[in-house]
Amino acid sequence: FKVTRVESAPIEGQKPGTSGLRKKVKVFTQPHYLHNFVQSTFNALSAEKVKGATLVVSGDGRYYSKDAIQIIIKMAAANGVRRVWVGQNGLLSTPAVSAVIRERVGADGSKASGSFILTASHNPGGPNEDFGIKYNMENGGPAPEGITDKIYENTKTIKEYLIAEGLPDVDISVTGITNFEGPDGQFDVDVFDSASDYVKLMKSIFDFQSIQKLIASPQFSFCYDALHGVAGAYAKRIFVEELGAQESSLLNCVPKEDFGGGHPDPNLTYAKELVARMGLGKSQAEQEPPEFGAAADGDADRNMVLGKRFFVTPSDSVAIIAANAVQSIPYFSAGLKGVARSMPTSAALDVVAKNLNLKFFEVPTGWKFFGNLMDAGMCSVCGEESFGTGSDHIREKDGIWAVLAWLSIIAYKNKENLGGGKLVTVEDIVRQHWATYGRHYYTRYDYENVDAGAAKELMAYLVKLQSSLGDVNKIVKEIRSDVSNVANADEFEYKDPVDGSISKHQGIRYLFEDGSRLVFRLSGTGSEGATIRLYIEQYEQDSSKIGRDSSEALAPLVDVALKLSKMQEFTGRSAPTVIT
Ligand code: VG1
Ligand code: CO
Repeated sequence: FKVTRVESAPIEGQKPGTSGLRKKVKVFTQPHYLHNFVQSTFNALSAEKVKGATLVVSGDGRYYSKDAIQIIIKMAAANGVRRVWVGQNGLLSTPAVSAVIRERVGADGSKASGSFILTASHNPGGPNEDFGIKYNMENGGPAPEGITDKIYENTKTIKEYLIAEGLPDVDISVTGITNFEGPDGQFDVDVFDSASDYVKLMKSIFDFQSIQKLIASPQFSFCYDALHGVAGAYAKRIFVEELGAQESSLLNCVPKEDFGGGHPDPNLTYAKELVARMGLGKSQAEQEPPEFGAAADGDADRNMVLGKRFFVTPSDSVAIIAANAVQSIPYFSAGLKGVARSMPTSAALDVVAKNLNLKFFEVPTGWKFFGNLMDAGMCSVCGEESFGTGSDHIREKDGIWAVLAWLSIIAYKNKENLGGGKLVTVEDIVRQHWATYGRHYYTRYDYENVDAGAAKELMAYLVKLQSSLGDVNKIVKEIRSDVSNVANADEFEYKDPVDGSISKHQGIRYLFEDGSRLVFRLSGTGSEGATIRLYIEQYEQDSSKIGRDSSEALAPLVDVALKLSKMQEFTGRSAPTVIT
């Protein structure tokens, strides 16, 4: 093949957000749009990460992925990349990409140095919905801000990109290596099984036998919903083939380009079918719900964990995994190096860290900040309130890992029961946890697709308000006299303890004397307008008060948050789009 230099010019708005560049498909299919971003990424990387390098290119299989993969293969070839690894049919979950970068060795001994991941995660897919692309580094984690800033700068000055126009499309539906001859020598495309590296890694972390026993036990029942995302490509292999679950326990496990028209976001609003099956929806299930249910997002890095008629908040989930990991999961048997959560995630993990005397870190939203801690050996388990949980086995959050972690904990707690005793349920485990550590009532309100100017004004108003705590407390008391005083208010700023880099403006916090918190931040993953996220949290240690309904317990703080921020005045919205 020959290399063509194609003249191009900057296109506005190619700034990567919390997790890459996400836009409507119609934006991505504009002439040069994807090409500019890919070339800007190559130009932001050091030469040895491109010339002669091995790159992974795959994603959650959403609409436009197949075209994008062929374009990226041709551009990689033209930029001197030695080989491109593609998951069969272009499918690799985000955690599987991370695992492949870290673990896979090619037939000729090659190792990958990075990856383009094609996903817009939990955003819907299809011709009128979202597409996305992000770059992950050789540790398997998302590019740090230093790189994403550079990519963005490059998109603003780009003049040309390189592409091997004559290279034929590669059939990515069959595994195998295809060789080409280019001006720099050989170029290969290696299409491989999407699941095997990931399955192997999971088997090295968990005790599959004990999970098998749990799943086989008549006291236990299981259900998994992939929401037609890429998790389906792993669910059958792991839950059915390896662990013996019945095929009928899998819902929506066939990956689809448009996620079956749904919103592949595993929460109580969008995972409707699972929620109903677990006996949680308004329409009660006809049959007795399973003991355990879980769902994933489009790219399978998120998870929602449910018990029978019971919802586990993601903030509780990471705390419970951290509290039980050493006993229940062989990978952690030597102890945890530390734990970490993102700033808006509830402080349930903090209490576990304190009790177990573990190193603890609070980082900005987005997985890239956990990676540095893990590379430095400072963190084993981490999580976010947004249904993201993971560990240092890779450098992304991991939806299936979280489910296996929960199954391991349930198996461990029921070691002696599986012969016929009464099952210790998901709900029992969570209630026991609250009794030991106290409960963090928690909710998140999302105001999606509000006017970007209005959202900025609201945030600016809140920042300004913070300058006088006296005024804040006066307003708060006027709204509700039954909430405690605001002890501190700030804009969260993070100094990375490993590389010293500073991330500013990571959300506005109101910290109350009794440990309650209100957090406001703007989403960095939307593709249109702005999304305001409001996080509300209250800590309860009194064991007689830990069993309340969450929305009832949080009502006073919700009232304060909405009025203090003048939410309706700024946004015109009387209610959030989604509550989680
Ligand atoms: C959201 C979540 C954040 C998560 C990010 C990527 O970001 O809040 O916790 O890391 O999505 O998740 P934001 O900036 O919209 O709040 V995924 O599964 O979309 O890659
Ligand atoms: Co995701």
